[in-house]
Amino acid sequence: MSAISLPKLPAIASSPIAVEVLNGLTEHPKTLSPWLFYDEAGSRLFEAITELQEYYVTRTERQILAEHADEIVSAAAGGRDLSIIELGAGTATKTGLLLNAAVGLQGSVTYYPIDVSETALEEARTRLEAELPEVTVEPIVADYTEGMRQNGAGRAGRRLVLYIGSSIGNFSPADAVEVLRGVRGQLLPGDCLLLGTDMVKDTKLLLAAYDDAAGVTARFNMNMLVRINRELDANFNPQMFRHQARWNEQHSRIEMHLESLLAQRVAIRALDMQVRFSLGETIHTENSYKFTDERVVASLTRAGFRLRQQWSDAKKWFTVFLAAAS
Ligand code: AVJ
Repeated sequence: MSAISLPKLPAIASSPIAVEVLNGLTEHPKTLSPWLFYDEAGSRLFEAITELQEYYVTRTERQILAEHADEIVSAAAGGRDLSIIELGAGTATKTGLLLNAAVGLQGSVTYYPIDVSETALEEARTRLEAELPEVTVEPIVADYTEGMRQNGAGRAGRRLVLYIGSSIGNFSPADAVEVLRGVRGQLLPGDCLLLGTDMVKDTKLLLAAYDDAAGVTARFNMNMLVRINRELDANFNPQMFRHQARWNEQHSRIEMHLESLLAQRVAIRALDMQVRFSLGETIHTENSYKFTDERVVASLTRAGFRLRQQWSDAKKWFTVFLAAAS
């Protein structure tokens, strides 16, 4: 047998980020997955985005929840004891509105925020327990499916799962149905899902929301390169890339890209890899799908839910759907 010497890569090369970067940057066109946005700096930048004038998403949904929280929570409870679970809770800044309504309805409530970020969950717990002592916070550090499974054991009463913020918008239509099916699989008939989705609207408004004047979204997008530099010992020069937001009419989605401003080569040393970019070539970093009522209802139905009620703002920019496991 001849001795084959395998190139030695550091252990980091099999980490989730290494696998993502290796696969994504050898694809054509190049892609990187949106979960890479959310390191500590990226999570802070996202919080800043939610406060931007152009980013109507968060404040519009908050306004809908503020107006209809009592109605939402009593419809979901149906006269039984309700617990609330949140997928991708982050720091849970909009959830207080619903928890407060649940406390008004039944005196106390247990809240299970599920997120992969332990620091975000601890921040949520500290803030919510100070603001609302009648809320018991039980953080679950896990991805959605695993978190739902952990939460399912030995429970009584009704469950309301929150999947708000249009987070579902990161998934292709087919994957979104799979995600919803996964949630449905962990519920009993009568349990509810509250799904928040950003709706199709004027293209100029959509583009502004993903390319704000202060450049916060640009920094959020670019942070992916900064993160790869740090975690995979790469030498991306962020100044040699430009943030780009596009509306893809055919797929009804905003796309974010990082466009190479010149022909260049980047070294990713932890992967022992060189990546070539041509002038104007992009890395596709995010899809943010925009919805219609019909599309959301069709996806919910295919996933095993039945629509109960829906609420929107006056301009129909954002909609919150309450659906029951059928
Ligand atoms: C967290 C996926 C809902 O798509 O609007 C915000 C992320 N990206 N600005 C969105 C995001 C750029 C956000 N979601």
